[in-house]
This record gives sequence, C-alpha cells and structure tokens, in this order.
Amino acid sequence: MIEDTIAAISTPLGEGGIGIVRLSGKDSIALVDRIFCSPKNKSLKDSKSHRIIYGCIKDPSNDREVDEVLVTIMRSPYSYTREDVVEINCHGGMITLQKTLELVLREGARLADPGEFTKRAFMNGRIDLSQAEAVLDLIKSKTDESRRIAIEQLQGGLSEKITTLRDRMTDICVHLEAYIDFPEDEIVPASKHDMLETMKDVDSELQKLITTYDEARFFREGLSTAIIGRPNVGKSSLLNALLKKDRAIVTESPGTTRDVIEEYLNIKGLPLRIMDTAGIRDVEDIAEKEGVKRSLQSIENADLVIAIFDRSESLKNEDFEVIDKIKDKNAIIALNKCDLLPSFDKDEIVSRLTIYDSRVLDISAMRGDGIEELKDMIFHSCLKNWKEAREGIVVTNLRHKIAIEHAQASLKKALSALLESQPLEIIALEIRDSLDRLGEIVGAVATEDILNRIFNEFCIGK
Ligand SMILES: Nc1nc2c(ncn2[C@@H]2O[C@H](COP(=O)(O)OP(=O)(O)OP(=O)(O)O)[C@@H](O)[C@H]2O)c(=O)[nH]1
Ligand SMILES: [Mg+2]
Repeated sequence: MIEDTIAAISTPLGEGGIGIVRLSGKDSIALVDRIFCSPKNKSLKDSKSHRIIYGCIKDPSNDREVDEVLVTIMRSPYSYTREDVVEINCHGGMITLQKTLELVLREGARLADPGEFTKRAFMNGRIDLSQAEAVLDLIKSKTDESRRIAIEQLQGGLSEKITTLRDRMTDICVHLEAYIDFPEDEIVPASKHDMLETMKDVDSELQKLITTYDEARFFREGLSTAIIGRPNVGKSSLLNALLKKDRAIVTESPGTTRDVIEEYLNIKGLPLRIMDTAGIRDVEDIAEKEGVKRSLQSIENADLVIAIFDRSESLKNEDFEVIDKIKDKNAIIALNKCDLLPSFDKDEIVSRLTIYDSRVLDISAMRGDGIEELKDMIFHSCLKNWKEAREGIVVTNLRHKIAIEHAQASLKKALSALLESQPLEIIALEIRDSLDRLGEIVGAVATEDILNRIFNEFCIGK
C-alpha cells in the first residue's frame, strides 16, 4: 500500500483554456476538501465517484479565492492510478495553477516525480510495464501511425503476446521439473518431441517480434535522412521541394549551404527528420570546411541517405567521392535537373554501387518532377516488411527488443541442450532464464533500476 498522496500540474506550462492540477492517493479527496468550497457547501467527501463539482479554490490562511474551478473525483479503484484521484480544472494560466498546486502541497500532498501517476498505475496492477511505456509513446507520437502502434501496445497487444509465449515455456518447465524430481523416469520420446516443437515455434515467434523492431522504430523516432552531394547539385532545392516551402537558401554559386539544416516531414505517416547539408568538396575556407565535416558526420548517423547528382553536367571527382561515401549505406540516388539535357548515363553511378536500378530516379527539384516518386521510394526503402508487420504485434521499444533477444538466446541454448540430451537441469535453467527475460518486458520481473529509468523519461503530472 502506497501511503503518500502526490500532486502535480498535469497540463503543459503556458496559457490555455483550462489547466489541471491532479492528485492521487488516499488523502487526495479530504485534502482538496480543505481548500475547496462549492456554492451549496457540498463537500467532495460526500460526492459520488466520477462527478464534476463546481466551486472555488480558497486559500485557508486568508480565506481569499484563488480560482473558480471544476473538480472531478474518481474513487479507487476506478481511476488512472487505482487510487483516489482528484483533478482540479483551473483556468489555464501559470499563476492560478501554481497557486493551486502550492495550496495542495501545503495541505500535505507531495510533488509527484516524473511519471509517478503512471508508475502507481503499474504498481497497483492496473497496467503492466509495457503498457506504462506505451503511455509515453502515445504522448510523444509524431504521426498517426506511431500513435496507432502506441495505443495497441497500451491496450495490451504486446503484453498478451508475451504472456502467451511465457505460458508455453512455463508448461515446458513444469514438465521438465517433473522429470527432474523423479530421476528414475526416462523422458519419453513423444514428450521430448513435443517440447522440441514448442521451443522451435516460440523461437520463431520471438524472431518475428525482433524483426518488427527496426521498422517500427522509424515510426516512433523518425527516420533520419541526409541529403548529400557535391556543391550546387540542388540539395537545398530538393529540401525545399519536399517541404513545399522556401526553407533553405538556394543560389547558383557553389558552397551556399554551410550548416546542416534540419526539418521534419511526414510521408504516409512516417516521420522523416531530413537534413540538408553542405556540398562535399575540398576547400580552404574554414566555415565551409567545417560544413563539409558535418555533412560527412550526418552520412554516418543517417538511417537513409539521398545522394544527389546533377545530371546536366558530367560526373566530377567530387561526385565519385560521394559515391565512395555511400557504398555501404542505405541510399537512394536522385539524378537532379532532369529538365535539362542529360550528360551521363545512370549506369556510370550504378555500376560503382551495389544499389539496384530501383533505387535510382530522375528528378527536377526546381520543377517538381519525380518528387512524389522519391517520397514513395523513401517510404519503401526503409519499410520492406512493413505491410506484414503492421498486421501483427510490433515491438517499438529498445528495452523490449533487447529482452526478447536475450530470451531467444537462452531458448536456443535450451533447444540445443535438449537435442544433445544434456542434463534436464541445464535445459530447465535456460528456459527459466528465458522466461525471466520476457518477464522484464511486462514487469513481472522488474528491478527498481529498470523502473526508475523508465519513469524518469515521463513528464511530471503523467
Ligand atoms: N535547371 C535546374 N536547376 C536546378 C534544379 N535544382 C536546383 N537547380 C539550380 O542549381 C543551383 C544550385 O541549387 P542549390 O539547391 O543551392 O544546390 P545545393 O546542392 O544546395 O548547393 P550547395 O548548398 O552550394 O552545396 C541553383 O541555381 C538552383 O536553381 C533543377 O531541378 N533544374
Ligand atoms: Mg545548399
């Protein structure tokens, strides 16, 4: 049983129509009662759950009104945290909210830590750990697709999947332990066969979950994409064409862009963090040199590189340098200025790379030709398995992926131990380990350290 009552401002800082001070804990109703008064002197304590009561917040030290409010009470266990929750809907100004929070703290509430409301929902068993993390994903989602994945996880999609897999492994464990307890019994071939089949099947289910991660991560964190090329090929023009606005400076003189320019773009729900960079060439100018250095860094860190070449001029040494830099990167080749006469064959580039023809296209950043095709290409270049993945459960969280990988590694060890007829104790040990790893995802096995790391990412008031 958690003893103290917590409080925080749950709405964003700044001005708004309303702002909410939220409390959770066993004293929250009595506590707000001491600073609240309704026109008919109705006390919150006597109000039914899930009602909204009109009144005002008063400072008991001087009996002055602080704000006119609506108070919602949600009694345990039917609340976000499963504790008594009170939400005070104030006018949405910083001072009224802060003053109300101050009074609540003065009356005995403690300021909530980041994510503490959600942590209580977890501690009190309303949601498991993966669902708590989904709350954060939902708040942070940047596109409709990332929102969809988060809400599915919040509703328990991943938890259910993990629980089913754990149940199947627990069955094996129980079976094995029965044999261990009666060492005179030989393991019957039929049951060994069944165990092997189950283990192989669980293994492939785990593998499927792991492969969904990379693609899903793009929806959550965004796909970082660098536009690169030698000076003057039209990198900034392409950025502007993709954004449909004049974001970056475009001029006819090479070396216009010096800094990396970063913008966000939404392609069919996929959030793209797109970077326009300085043209790559050997220069003496200090500022431009630094720009080139940053361009090269952005190639390193990008999930996808769009390499631009000016097709109206023959390829130059600097172009070959660009080709060299993207050799082992996930890349798309854009041959720009297709409104002009071409001066080289695209094979001159493709033959130097392992890229397929399907990753090369003609565009005109100036006229807008090929921009929609480029967007399609960006989407598909990173989401090869997405169509199948989105129909099932998707893993979006690195912590979950690592736990699944560990679980799979232990399961594989158990599998080969069983095949090699090693002692059953060893097999059982590995399966137990695998179970624990999966348990970390839902929080069945969770250390204080894991919990702190997760909830510290939340904002205060959630
Ligand atoms: N004809 C034609 N000209 C283009 C096209 N795209 C860009 N340009 C021109 O090419 C020149 C260079 O364009 P930028 O977008 O500044 O090129 P950049 O690659 O960003 O150049 P740096 O920032 O100097 O590296 C400008 O004069 C543009 O108008 C195109 O599709 N067709
Ligand atoms: Mg530029």
